[in-house]
Order: sequence, then C-alpha cells, then structure tokens
Amino acid sequence: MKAIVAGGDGFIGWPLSLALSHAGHEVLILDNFARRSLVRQIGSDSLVPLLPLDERLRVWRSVAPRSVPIQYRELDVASDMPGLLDVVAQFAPDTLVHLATMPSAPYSMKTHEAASFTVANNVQATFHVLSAVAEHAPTAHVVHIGTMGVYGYDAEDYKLPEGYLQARVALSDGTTKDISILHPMKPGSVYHLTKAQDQLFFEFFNRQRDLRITDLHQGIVWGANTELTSIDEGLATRFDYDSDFGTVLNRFAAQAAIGHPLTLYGSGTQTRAFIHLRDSIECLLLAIGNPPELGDRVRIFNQFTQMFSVNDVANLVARVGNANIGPIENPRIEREGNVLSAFNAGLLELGLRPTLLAPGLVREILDIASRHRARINPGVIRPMSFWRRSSAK
Ligand code: USQ
Repeated sequence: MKAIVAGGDGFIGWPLSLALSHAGHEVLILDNFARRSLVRQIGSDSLVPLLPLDERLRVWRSVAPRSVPIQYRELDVASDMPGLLDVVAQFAPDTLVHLATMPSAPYSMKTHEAASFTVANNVQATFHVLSAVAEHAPTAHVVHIGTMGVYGYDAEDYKLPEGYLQARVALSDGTTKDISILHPMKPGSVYHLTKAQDQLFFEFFNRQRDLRITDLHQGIVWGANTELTSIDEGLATRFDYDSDFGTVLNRFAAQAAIGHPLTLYGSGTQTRAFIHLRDSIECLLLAIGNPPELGDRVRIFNQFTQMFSVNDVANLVARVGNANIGPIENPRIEREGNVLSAFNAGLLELGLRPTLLAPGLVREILDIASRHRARINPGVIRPMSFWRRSSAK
C-alpha cells in the first residue's frame, strides 16, 4: 500500500509513519515543520531532543534496513494547493492520512493572530487534502484525526454515539421517520471549531465526490513512546510539556520531574476521554487497514480507551512522582463536574487492545521527563492562554 502522511513529522505522524513503513508500506511524509517552529516561538521545545526529519529517516534506515525507505517532501498543504495536487497525482496514494493541523486548543485561543492562523491553516489544509484526493486519487481512503471535543463537554445524561445521532422527524402526513444526522457540535476552542468544520467538509466530499473517509474523534493522548520510537533515541517522537502544546498527563509528568506543583485547572472535576500514544497509532493502523466501502457514508470512530477526571490524572501522577498538586484558576471556559460517557466499540471491534493507565506507564513517562529535565523551561509551564481575556473568544 502507498500512504501519504500529511503532518508526518508530528507527535502522532512520526510514529505512524514508522509503523506503516515497518508493516511494509510505501510512505511519503509531507510536512512544513510548523509544529516545531510554533513551539519554539512560544519559548518552548520538545522535552525529548528531536533530530531533523532527514536525520530521523537516516536512523530509521539504519535500524530497519529491510523496510521500504520513507520519502519526505517539505510542503505546506494549507497554503500550497498546486504543490499538493502535484504530489497526490505523482505518488498516487491508496491512503492519505491527514494530520497537518495546528493541534492546540490553548494556542488557538491566545491572540487574534493565533486564532486566525489556526482557522486558516486547519480549514484550508482539510479542504486542500480532500480536493487533491478527489482530483487525482479518487479511490484513496482519507483518514483524519479529529477530536472528542467536537461533541462539547456539557453535562448530558446520555452516551455519546460514534459521530451520528438517531433522530425522529415528523413528516407532513403526520407520520414520523427515523434519520441519522451528525451529532450536534459544541466546540470549546477555536481549534475544536476547526475540527467541527472539518466534519462538514468530509460530509460534502463524501456525498458529492464519493470519497472514502474515516474521521477519528480522538481523546487526549498520553505517553511518550511506541515500540518503534523506543528502538533508538534518534527515533523519539516529540514530547511537549508547555501549557500551549503539552497535553495534561505528559505536562504533569514534566512538572513532577522538576518539583513544580501540578497545575490542576479549577476544581479538576473536568472529565475527559484519554488514549495512550501506542493505541492511537494502533487505531490509525486499524482504520487504514479496514477502509469503508465505496459509497459508504463518512465513517466516524470515537478513538479513546478510558475516561478520567483531571483530578484522577493529577492524583496518579502526584502519587507515582511524589509531587504536590497546586490548583490554579482555570484559564479556560469549560464546564467542571461534567458527565462524559461515549461509545467506542468501533475500534475495539476492529481489534484494538487498550493500553490502560497504570502506575508503571506513568513511571515510564516520569523517567523520560527526569532524564531530560535540564531542558525544561519553567517559564512555559503555567498557563499562557486565557479564554476570557482572549481576543479570539
Ligand atoms: N488541564 C489542567 N492542567 C493543565 C492542562 C490541562 O487541569 O496543566 C485540564 C484542562 O483544563 C482540560 C483537560 O486538562 O480540562 C485537558 O486539557 P489538555 O490540554 O490535555 O487537552 P485539550 O486542550 O482538551 O486538547 C487536547 C489536544 C487536542 C485534542 C484533545 C482531545 O491538544 O489536540 O483534540 O486533547 S479532547 O480534549 O478529547 O477533545
């Protein structure tokens, strides 16, 4: 199989590219390295040192000499539509995995400029990817990582479906009809808003251009390694700990490593869906290996394995890492004490075997954070983006 991974230098894109190559597939990475430069712009960097992409690929060739070499091309899929059309026409992918996104909710709420960049980048990137596939690889399967956050986190006493809601409408003759619609969206940040918008693009291109599309509504990813990124330090994926780009559990681990109180936002009673990085890659492989049939509607899976409150996560990291918890005023506008329950049977039925949160796995992340703690900039740990003060709200 031939796969394009747009955003293949990123936190998920890199381990996914390795996994696809390891499985014998021909991989072409497209990336503009925006993630590396945005994180540096805010005064942070990956906690784990990263090699430039060409050097990472050299390391991969040396440890996996029998794998098909991964190709790459520096390309901004959001701004260079002719370039993308060209690449898709020439490479003729069977699968295009779209991860070329500005992925941070806090960054998207920081300033007018950051919000505007997020909208321009994410919306254009999705539109360009779909247009290029429709034009030059119409039978290819487009796989995208979306977010559980599109559903919103307002307390509702029902289990969130995988993308589609059954609704009953009244017909003019007095009878009723059951229909299936996209679940209403209630994004909590400009970033999540772009992911909600993506769903409309997918529906449109699926209905009008017959594209085969899988949208994975992912929870918060934790963990620092996959089996393949652990083979050699030069294959590590990025580990962000700053308050804009780091996700909560990895952030807490980095904080524990330098003796910083864990930055619990508000009461910590926000419940969220979580998934280990290894499982995230496994889910992508399962989705790629089991594409929808031509003519199927957009396939949506909820990609998470467990639900926790932020308190649960803080308490576990505090216990394993011998850290204190230091609650601070919540910089976000988000409901605390929410009820969250959702179906995730789709990926389990395809064969996902969940990696469950356990002290040993937290210890693994803490060890990595401790090993690199000299690289931590304490100035980027506390919140740097405030929903209420944000000009983007
Ligand atoms: N939180 C803290 N302390 C911190 C950081 C976060 O208490 O230092 C809390 C937040 O208030 C929030 C929760 O932890 O309630 C999760 O925050 P997060 O920064 O780990 O994750 P979030 O901004 O929600 O977004 C992340 C990824 C995004 C992905 C999303 C999945 O950045 O790409 O889409 O997780 S989900 O949240 O399920 O939509």
